[in-house]
Amino acid sequence: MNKDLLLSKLWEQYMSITPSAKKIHALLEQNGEKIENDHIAIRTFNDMRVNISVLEKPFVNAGYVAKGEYFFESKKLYAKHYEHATDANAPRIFISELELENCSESLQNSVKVLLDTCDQNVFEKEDLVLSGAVWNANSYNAYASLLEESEYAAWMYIYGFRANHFTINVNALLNFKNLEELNTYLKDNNWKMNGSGGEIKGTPEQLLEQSSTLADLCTINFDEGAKEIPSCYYEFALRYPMENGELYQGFIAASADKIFESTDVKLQNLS
Ligand code: OOG
Ligand code: NI
Repeated sequence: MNKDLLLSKLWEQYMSITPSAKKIHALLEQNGEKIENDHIAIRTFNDMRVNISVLEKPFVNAGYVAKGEYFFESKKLYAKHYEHATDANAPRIFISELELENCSESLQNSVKVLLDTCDQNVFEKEDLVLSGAVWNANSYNAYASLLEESEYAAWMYIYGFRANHFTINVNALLNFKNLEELNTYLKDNNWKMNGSGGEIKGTPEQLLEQSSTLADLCTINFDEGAKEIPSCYYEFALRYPMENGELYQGFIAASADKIFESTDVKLQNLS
């Protein structure tokens, strides 16, 4: 799959469960904004069948190369980011994975059972990254027990392989001077932002400032009945130039740690 097709399929799939992103995108576009994408994030488990080395394949085949790596000790996550080799305007790709060996035996076993029960051919497919939950995700009980230990694992159980978020490149916007102005505009339009660690994560000195909406709630029809579960969110990133004058290209682990929480139902209840 070429890069443009892959990215547009990820966008379509993301839009379908993230009505807020669709509306924010449309609202900015109506105002004559220039919307570019800073990065797209993907989540997975570090099981050999679906780890970062597997999920990165369609991106590497489309011309992406691995750049930075990031560690999230308390969330038991590891992540890598990718940049396109030749197209400087292509969005970066951020892929994280849950380090199963650091999780409880019970979580490890639940994830293994999920993956074992799948048709194993699905893991070889080029469009795995677009396949959502390739296992049966119909037990609220299973969801709730994952949630007790890892919000990330619980999200993966329901939503699986897909873009977890797209990110508006704030540098490219025409009508907003900084992230604070954009956040104020979004809040004035009644969008709820992720306030974990402050609404703006990162500083000009760190060369990256980020904010995000709280994930939309999506109705999931579990065997036990329908429940609203956070799906995906929209992120906003402003990059600053390095000493050589070029914009910083990487991510900031301390900020990312808080951005992950945009899908946490606990934050929804706070607001
Ligand atoms: C990724 C969170 C981190 C960033 O830009 O730092 C991130 C996720 O929620 O899967 O997107
Ligand atoms: Ni992000």
